[in-house]
Amino acid sequence: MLKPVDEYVKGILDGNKLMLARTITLIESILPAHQVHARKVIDALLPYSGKGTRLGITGVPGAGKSTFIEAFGNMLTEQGHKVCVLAIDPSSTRSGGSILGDKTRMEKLAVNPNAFIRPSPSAGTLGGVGRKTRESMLICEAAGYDVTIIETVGVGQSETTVASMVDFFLVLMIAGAGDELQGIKKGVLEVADAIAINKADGDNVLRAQLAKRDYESALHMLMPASPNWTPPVKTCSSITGEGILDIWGIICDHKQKLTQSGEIPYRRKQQALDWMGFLVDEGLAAWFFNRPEVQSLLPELKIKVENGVIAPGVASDILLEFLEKVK
Ligand SMILES: Nc1nc2c(ncn2[C@@H]2O[C@H](COP(=O)(O)OP(=O)(O)OP(=O)(O)O)[C@@H](O)[C@H]2O)c(=O)[nH]1
Ligand SMILES: [Mg+2]
Repeated sequence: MLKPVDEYVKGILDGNKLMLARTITLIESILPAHQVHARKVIDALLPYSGKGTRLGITGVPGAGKSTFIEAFGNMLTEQGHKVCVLAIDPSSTRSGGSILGDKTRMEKLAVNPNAFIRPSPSAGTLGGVGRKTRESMLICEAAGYDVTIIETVGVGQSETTVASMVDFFLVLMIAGAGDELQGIKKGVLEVADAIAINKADGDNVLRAQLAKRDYESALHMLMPASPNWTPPVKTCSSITGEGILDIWGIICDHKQKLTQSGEIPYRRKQQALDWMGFLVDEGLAAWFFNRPEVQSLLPELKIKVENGVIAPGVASDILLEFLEKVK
């Protein structure tokens, strides 16, 4: 049952977690009526959002993202911050994935009154999952959460999606045996604002320090995205807590420098515009593929393209021809 828009808005502005959770459920719903309602709530809350720090965290499975967020999030709430954790997980087949894992790995944070954790929406297209996460972030900010952490597992495209909605992108790495840089995509390093080598504890300290040097030289070869920021590499341990406070220090330093230079406000404006473009593309595609003319032509054309009977470009021309008739 839908409640009036005002009720959601008031609940969120009051910092009511239940209302926040309900609104996110509305945002995640695929029912058109829910989506229309969610849009109205988001629209009303937009002026109250945007004040916080938006942080993206990625890392391969097992890098320690959940453990890190548990340590980091609880440290921030002790400093008086309100922290929300959202996740983007585009894969449906992940074993031991965030939903079950996070409940146990984020034990304290999950019951922390100043934290709000929302596991990933069910897998869908990355665009879809990204949209829900972005909208959820806005309403969490309106609810008074001044640090938003968006977690994603470092596989493929999801880190670019997260990087496109945050102010700071932290890449969590672990020291492996030997070739540190193997299997790490250059694209991830390109969007990193800092790299943290996690699990720098016990026997692993030396290896973590060596890995730090390797990443430092790898980053050296890249052109920094901002003239005012050179992404640092830091070792840390989510278990002992060593280095965790320094990482927050790095994020604050980045925020201060890039707010002063105008880059963070510019980045956010650009993100909002890109987002509008994305929504228009998505809306156009949905409208187009729902047209009866397109639906009746599409199955046969697909088979022909698959079998090499006609070229993809010819097939798309045939489909797009009907746009002429709409004019
Ligand atoms: N020694 C040590 N172990 C750690 C540290 N951080 C995480 N771990 C361990 O590494 C394992 C994986 O940690 P998670 O936090 O679940 O890793 P994750 O990146 O969230 O993994 P997925 O959710 O599967 O992507 C767990 O057994 C943790 O206890 C650390 O700083 N030091
Ligand atoms: Mg995890």
